[in-house]
Amino acid sequence: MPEPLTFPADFLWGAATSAYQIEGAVREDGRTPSIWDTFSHTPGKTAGGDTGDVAVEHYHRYRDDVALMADLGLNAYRFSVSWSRVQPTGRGPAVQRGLDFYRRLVDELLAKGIKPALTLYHWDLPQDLEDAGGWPARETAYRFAEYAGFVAEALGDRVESWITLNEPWCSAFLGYGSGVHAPGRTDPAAALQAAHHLNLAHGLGTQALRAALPARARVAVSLNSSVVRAVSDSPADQDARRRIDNLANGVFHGPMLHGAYPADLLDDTARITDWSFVQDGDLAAAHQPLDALGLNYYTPALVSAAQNDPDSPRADGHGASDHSPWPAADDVAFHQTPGDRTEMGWTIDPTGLHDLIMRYTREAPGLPLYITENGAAYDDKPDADGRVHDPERIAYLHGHLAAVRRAITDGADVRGYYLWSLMDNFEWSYGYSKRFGAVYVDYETQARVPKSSAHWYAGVAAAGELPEKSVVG
Ligand code: IFM
Repeated sequence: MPEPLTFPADFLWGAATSAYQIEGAVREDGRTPSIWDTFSHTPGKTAGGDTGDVAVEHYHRYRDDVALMADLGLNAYRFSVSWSRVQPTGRGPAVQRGLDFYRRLVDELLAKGIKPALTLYHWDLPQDLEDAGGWPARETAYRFAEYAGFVAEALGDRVESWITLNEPWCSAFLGYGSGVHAPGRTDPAAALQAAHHLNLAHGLGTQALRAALPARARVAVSLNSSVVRAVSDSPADQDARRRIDNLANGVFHGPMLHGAYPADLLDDTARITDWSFVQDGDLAAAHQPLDALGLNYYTPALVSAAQNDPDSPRADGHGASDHSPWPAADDVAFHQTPGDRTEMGWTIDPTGLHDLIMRYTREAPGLPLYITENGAAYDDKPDADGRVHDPERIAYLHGHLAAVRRAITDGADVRGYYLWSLMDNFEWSYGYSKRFGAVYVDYETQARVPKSSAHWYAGVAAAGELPEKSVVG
């Protein structure tokens, strides 16, 4: 019989969430609108017109939610801070009432032995900063660094693990390219400019964190680095793969990890922008020493050199839009990868997670890796007894944790795994129609019901090892 898959003794078993997706209380304690408040209140932008106004009321229920995490035996929790709660217009002094909420949350976590991992920016730019130009405006990077400093000064005595940005690809290319995310702009040149200013914000923000945090603090970034595969080995398909890889990965890894944009990315996008917004010193600023790298993984991408079929839905998995999130790549087609899919339509392929981890083990040698998001949406419903059975999610998690374990065997330094998500929540333009939680939320009553996957994950965390597949589900 094969041995169970054992993880390192100090491995972090966590879950992740983000502010706008769970907090609600959007008008309380001085918070002002973020771009997601504006976007979700714009007719036609989210499924069913759903907004984060109430979400899962975590702002008021955080104690119960932390107790739930403790019951599940989690030893880590990744959350994000709402910028417009802490510095309402993105300018001026920090608001203590906003910071106090996160102090209380962190204290509650620490009291239960759960390590907090704090993400500064998970897509909810203060609307006033968008009105002043948003991420395509250079000033936003400086605003972010100031905000980072405020949060570090307030929470640096109790939070050790800091993440500057979550998935800047989505902020830049879904927010300003395809427009399926806030602020909903559809300008490919602005998307590239936004990407650059996010790189700069990451670097300036890291400097601001270092200046305010004690030496023991660890600073990282969470990237949704893509695993991009081509349908064939033909030079044309391989070139399509190379281009999308640069637009998905190189555009952020280049500056953040190596201090330069890939030269071929600049060439490939030259007809859209001359990149003159990159100023002297920006790339050195973006290239800060990091203590860890966060990888978010859901599904791989499959591309070829061909036109996307204008009559079929886009197969890149990033929502319906007439505008591509991939600047200067209209001659690259995205294909559905074979295999079972989650409720998002994303193919389940744990080999992609293994490939991704091994890539960053090579590309960023010596940098500890954390899987800062991984999980699946399914159409979960309570049964007659009020229990929620989600064997598909258990199988998904099992497959992906086995891939992490295999990567560790292959030499990768993976230190933790944060399941996305702790509980069902606002899934951006999909509203509440997609459930990613290990904990079911009844949106009418706000009751939380751990799904069978939550109990399964609790067992894995407690044992520090993955059971045999035969005993799963
Ligand atoms: O819900 C999102 C999260 O906010 C960022 N990463 C992907 C998740 C699932 O789409």
